[in-house]
Amino acid sequence: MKQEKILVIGASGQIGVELTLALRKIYGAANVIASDLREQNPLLEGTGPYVSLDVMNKEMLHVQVIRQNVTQIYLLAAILSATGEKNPGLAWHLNMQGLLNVLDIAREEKLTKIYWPSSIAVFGPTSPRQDCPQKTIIEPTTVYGISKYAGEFWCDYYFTKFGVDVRSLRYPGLISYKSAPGGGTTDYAVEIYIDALRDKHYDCFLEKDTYLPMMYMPDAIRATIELMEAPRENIRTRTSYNLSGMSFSPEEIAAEIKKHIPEFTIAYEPDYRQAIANSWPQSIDDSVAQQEWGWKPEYDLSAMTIDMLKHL
Ligand code: NAD
Ligand code: AKB
Repeated sequence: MKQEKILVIGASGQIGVELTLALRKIYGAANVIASDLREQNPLLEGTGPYVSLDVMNKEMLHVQVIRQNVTQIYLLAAILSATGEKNPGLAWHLNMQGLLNVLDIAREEKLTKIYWPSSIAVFGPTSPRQDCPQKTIIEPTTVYGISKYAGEFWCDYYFTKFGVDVRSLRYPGLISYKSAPGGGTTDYAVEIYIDALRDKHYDCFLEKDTYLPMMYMPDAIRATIELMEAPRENIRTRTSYNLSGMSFSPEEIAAEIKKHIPEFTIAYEPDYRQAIANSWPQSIDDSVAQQEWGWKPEYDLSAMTIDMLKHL
């Protein structure tokens, strides 16, 4: 069997660091090349190869793929929801062109597999708010959500027309302690732990009763690897799979933290991100992922809180 050689693009981000380290454990450090616009990352230093690379430079990307004998790409470089609303043109450009560059190269070089994440941000105010199903009305109102929804159809198109084995998950908001989040609306759920430990207080940019779909990073990494390792014929959804972990509000996560840090206080000062959060579902139905490749989350709010506070 051909040795897989994996290129992770956006490896210095919140997901990239942990996914790169997990892939290195499975495929061997030398077979997983971390790449990012950022020149280096202390969390990845000494763990395997790292190259500075701009996904928008298709020629350079193509050269890297050929030179390093890359067989799979995990594309994580993107601009997330909150930052995207500040610069919609740039968000659209990076999120679309980056994906198209990777899909084109995958087609030309006959790469074995591509991973590209979508988001619960594809859903909009007209989608069901509770247990939002895989297939439903999808009318996103953020540029980030629009770019993810368009991206899903590009993935489906490259699979159907050219046989590119591209796989995707609609991640919920991800919570982690290793690498900081990069400009999303769900970032509050990471900041709250950091501020609770440091200041015993958090000023939350969302209202206390704003429920959102969330997931702890170990579940997200496991889901990604399980999806990528599933037999090709099991992957019948070629846009992107709904993925669910848990759903909670700022008030509920604050109450959970208070069980461990009784003096913790929280204040609510909603800003422009409230409108983004209000446009998304509160919970997600991921039964299609469960049926097609056996997805099952492990962490709930209580288990995640214990683990976050232990590691931060
Ligand atoms: P992040 O912002 O933390 O990381 C993105 C990385 O991409 C950064 O290190 C950045 O330097 C790099 N990058 C930016 N422009 C680049 C370019 N032109 N070329 C190469 N690298 C570039 O993002 P993340 O949270 O790790 O998200 C990764 C992917 O997962 C994104 O597609 C995001 O939309 C998706 N996602 C994330 C979440 C979440 O909660 N973190 C939820 C849903 C979907
Ligand atoms: C964001 O808030 O933008 C991301 C996401 C849910 O895609 N965390």
